[in-house]
Amino acid sequence: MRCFWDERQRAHAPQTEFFNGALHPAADVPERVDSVLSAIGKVEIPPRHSEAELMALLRPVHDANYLDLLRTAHDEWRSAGREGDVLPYAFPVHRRPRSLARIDARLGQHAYDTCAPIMVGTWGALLAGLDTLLAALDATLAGEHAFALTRPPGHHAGPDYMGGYSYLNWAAIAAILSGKRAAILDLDYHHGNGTEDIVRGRDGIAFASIHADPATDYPFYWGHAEDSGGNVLNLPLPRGTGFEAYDSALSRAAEWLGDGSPEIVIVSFGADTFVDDPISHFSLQTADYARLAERVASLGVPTLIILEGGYAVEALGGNVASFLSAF
Ligand code: OKP
Ligand code: ZN
Repeated sequence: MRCFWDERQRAHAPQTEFFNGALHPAADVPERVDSVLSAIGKVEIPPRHSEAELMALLRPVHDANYLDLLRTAHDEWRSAGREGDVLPYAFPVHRRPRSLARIDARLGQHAYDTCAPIMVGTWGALLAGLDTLLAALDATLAGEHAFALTRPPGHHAGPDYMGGYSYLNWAAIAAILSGKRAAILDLDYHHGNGTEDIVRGRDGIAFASIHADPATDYPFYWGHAEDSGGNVLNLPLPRGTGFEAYDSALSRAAEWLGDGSPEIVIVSFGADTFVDDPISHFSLQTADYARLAERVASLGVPTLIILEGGYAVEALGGNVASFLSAF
């Protein structure tokens, strides 16, 4: 197992987030990374690509106007006289296409919630995250298992939208750039709506997600069992779910993904299924992650593990290390 991390990813450091009618301290803090680094030991620094190269690689996954907004939003925000982090506040639910110039209008067109603030360092951190992902993907394509310490998360980012702490969809990028028959397994507490929106109907990519029932949990509008079909399998579970029910959902997902004989497995791993996670409501324990990972490893396919959520900062490293131990 090879692990990759680039220090430049630290530049994305949100202070607060808005939900349930109030500002809260941000859950996706850079300290999450320290917890993981101290638990997993040696990491490799990925080779760097130019911004132009990275933009070209993103083309088949993310919309050009969306990428342009991510790149320039912070500058435009400052030019508009704003302080603090970039955040949208109005959203075109009627989806009538318009070409609008005001930064707030453009932000709303490329976001579905108020949970993806952009700060001065966000774009650079995302490019560094992409370098990290690409190095780990290369290792996987060479037949090894690899872990990309991606932060911020990616699985809520869609073809042309951000949301849920996510801007670039690491799992979808890896699947599409791999050029292989790819199985994406999303084990974060929250449904990977962005990944599903990007890969639904794509030949050669299958997406299975185990997550909290969207009837009770974010992101609400995706991930219901009846939204399964074609290359998408959604397995929602109730709040309170522990190892046994989770493991049987995982065995179903792994069997379904295995039926497509994937050449690469991509795991969107979120440790926010942990019993003490501050924003989530499953009850997995640290040791459970190793047993769950064994099920994934037994597919016998080179596996790329990507970090999504996991906000119990002190326990996060141990939970990630537990999952990685099976590889
Ligand atoms: C990102 B990932 C918390 C409000 C929800 C958004 C959660 C994004 C999770 N009660 N805020 O999937 O871990
Ligand atoms: Zn999550």
